[in-house]
Amino acid sequence: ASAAPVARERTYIMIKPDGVQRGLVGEIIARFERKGYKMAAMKLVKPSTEHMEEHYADLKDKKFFPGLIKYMTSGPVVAMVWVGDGVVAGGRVLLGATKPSESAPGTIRGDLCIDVGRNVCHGSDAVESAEKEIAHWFPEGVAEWTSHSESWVYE
Ligand code: RTP
Repeated sequence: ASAAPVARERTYIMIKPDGVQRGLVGEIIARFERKGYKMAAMKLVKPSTEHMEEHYADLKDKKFFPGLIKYMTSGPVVAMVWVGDGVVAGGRVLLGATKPSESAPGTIRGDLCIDVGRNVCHGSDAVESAEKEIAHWFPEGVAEWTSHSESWVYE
């Protein structure tokens, strides 16, 4: 393994206002760190309605959309970029199914929440949407750094 940063897949992970208010930030980050994914960006932000509506633009015709936007703008969220092989799909495995009633024990949602409207976290669902969401939340760009643990995570 060389010391040069390796361009691996990236995903956008967000701890929703309920996750922040319930003090689950460290717990959620710890699960991504322990898995071996590398953090590339993180900030606590209170998003505007317009910003959140754009993030969830694909859902604008759903009947739960107004409630979703109200919930998601009710307090600060933790916006993060995580990096790793297969991290888009792998990150969603760590989060668990969208509906907590269907998410397996051992996953973040399976262990930490009950209601789909308070499901503590978001993860990009495809590489393309991940890059779009990263640009939306981190227009300033993300950190480039070399992790010393890389050769203990990848062959
Ligand atoms: P997310 O974007 O938050 O990771 O969730 P997802 O892709 O797994 O699910 P999606 O269908 O895109 O829904 C986005 C978020 O909307 C809320 N939701 N509420 N009340 C409801 O029936 C309902 N359905 C979805 C959830 O917070 C979900 O994560």
